Amino acid sequence: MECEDKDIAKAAEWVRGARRIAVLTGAGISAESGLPTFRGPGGLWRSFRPEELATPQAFAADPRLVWEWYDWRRSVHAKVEPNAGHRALADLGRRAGEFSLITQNVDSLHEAAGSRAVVHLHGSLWTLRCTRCGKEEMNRQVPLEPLPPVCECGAMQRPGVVWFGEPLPDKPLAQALAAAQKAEVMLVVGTSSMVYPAAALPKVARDSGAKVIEVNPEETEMTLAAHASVRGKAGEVLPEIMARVTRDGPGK
Ligand code: BJW
Ligand code: ZN
Repeated sequence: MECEDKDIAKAAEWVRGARRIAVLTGAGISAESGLPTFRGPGGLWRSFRPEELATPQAFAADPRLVWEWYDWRRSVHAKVEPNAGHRALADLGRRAGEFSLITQNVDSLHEAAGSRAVVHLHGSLWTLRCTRCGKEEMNRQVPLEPLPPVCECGAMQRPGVVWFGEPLPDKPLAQALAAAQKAEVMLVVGTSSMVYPAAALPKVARDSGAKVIEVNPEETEMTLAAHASVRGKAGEVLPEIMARVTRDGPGK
């Protein structure tokens, strides 16, 4: 693995000694499952302009275009499996005292890996929401038929995700803030830390006394503020941290 051994050792020691752990994940954790990230090489925003597709204004202007993009992404997501990074976090969730897994991802790969009570800040690709009555439903049909999909009330549905300029859902945001405030350790995995308010959570955790550990092959907006930054892929670094946590036995 190409990451610094001392950073991994430090991360494992902090994780092992913590009673309350929070994890914030982003698109990078799903990259090794074959899902493109948003901003890196090959990222989704390289081929599509976000303001054309991921805003309420874009949807109002051309719902069919936006729905075609989401329908294509659903077809890609339907074929992928969780990777070693997702599985390591599911393992950590089973072992940790208090554990919160907060994700910006709209995939359900954490759940597929066995994580429970995942806090979804940006919604889900598999949820549809009515543009008139607001009713939400789970829908795994690929491809969607009809497109755009229609609610039982007769109005068009929209993807159940959070677009730029929209507020994050109240309950997940409150859960995420509470978890950040009480965490002793926060792992920040596979996110560029550019999109707010999610990007503020590690800062909240740090200001409340947590050790913040970043896991990312690249430097990010968060790197300088983190107590440890492990340069590497989530699917390699997280299993290595877990191997050391379990090998070295219980902490405090
Ligand atoms: C690996 C790896 C491997 C690779 N292992 N790592 C100025 C102007 C306009 C707006 C704003 C502004 N300043 C702030 C704002 C607000 C705005 C914002 O933050 N904009 C910034 C871009 C500046 N935020 C919002 O609008 C949010 N809402 C809001 O603020 O509401 C306020 C409000 C209150 C009351 C009323 C009304 C409003 C909403 C944000 C919604 C974000 N939505 C998206 C799309 C979701 C749906 C969809 O998927 O289509 O969420 S955008 C996109 O970015 C997606 C992601 O969840 C999010 C974060 O991206 P992420 O996960 O960090 O991915 P990448 O690609 O950026 O990074 C991947 C990382 O992985 C990289 O670092 C790689 O190195 C790494 N990596 N391989 C580990 N193997
Ligand atoms: Zn409806």
